[in-house]
Amino acid sequence: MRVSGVPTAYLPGLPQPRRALVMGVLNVTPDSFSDGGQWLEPDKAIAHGHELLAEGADLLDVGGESTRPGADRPSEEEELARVLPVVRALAGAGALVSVDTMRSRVAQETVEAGAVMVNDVSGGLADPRMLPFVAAAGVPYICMHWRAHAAQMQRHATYDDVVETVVSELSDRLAAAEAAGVAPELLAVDPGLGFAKTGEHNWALLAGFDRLASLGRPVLIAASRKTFLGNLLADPETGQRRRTVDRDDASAAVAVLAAAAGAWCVRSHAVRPTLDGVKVAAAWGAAPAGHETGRDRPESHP
Ligand code: PMM
Repeated sequence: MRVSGVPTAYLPGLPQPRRALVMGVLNVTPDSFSDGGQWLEPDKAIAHGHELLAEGADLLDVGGESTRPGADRPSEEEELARVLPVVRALAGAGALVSVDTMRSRVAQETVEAGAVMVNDVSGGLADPRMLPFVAAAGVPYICMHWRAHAAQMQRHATYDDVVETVVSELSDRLAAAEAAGVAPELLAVDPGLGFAKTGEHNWALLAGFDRLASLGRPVLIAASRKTFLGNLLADPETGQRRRTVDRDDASAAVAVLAAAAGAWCVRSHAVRPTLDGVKVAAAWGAAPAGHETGRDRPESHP
């Protein structure tokens, strides 16, 4: 079976290892759905960042606002206080850090503290100053498909054709970013699994990966520990959803399939199995097909 295993496109200035990058998740929040509260203290967050790096994370994604469905927003000051010391310490130690924020001021202060990329789950919709800031800073920008803040987003999970609609709405956001002066080569896209999406929508978007890639930008896939995996793995007896921390094998499986399809980056809470998996996808994709190897000749058998 032929797979790609290498990204369909890259962002300049970031590693290009001929496999999908692995972005380790570092949520400095009290209430994220899978790891809320675990890394709220800066020292614990920084130590966890080093653990993710030791597992091989190419990037660390530091966020201070939970986007789980129904979550309330922290104040800007609170968000900054959570992420700034963590970004400063990890970037200062040489890590490539992206900041997961919808706020331009948080983006600006963390970029000044060493963050190399902005991951905006609102695709520039939540803060009108975000795209002009990104344009001025000249940093790579992840533009995610988004419709509303966490408190209301599941009310907006209505689509005729989710893949075509998400591609079209993302295309509009890319145009808005370029109109604000962001260089097109600095833009990556993300379908925003679980953000105003049902499980069915998420699976359709994964199956529609090629349509997302047709936007011509690097594609980030962030399925790690999300509810649609908890539902897939629900206990057959009780129907109870699989616990968030027990979704890492399935999360890695999604990451591998995404990498096989040509994802540029996969976002993960469990870096080691995810990195192992994307390496498998890349090796598989790089191998010549059987008829090219001389497999039929007995002397070439191992
Ligand atoms: N999901 C979460 C947070 N940040 N960023 C991007 N680009 N894409 C996502 O799908 C995404 C994100 C929510 O998950 P978490 O609470 O586990 O971080």
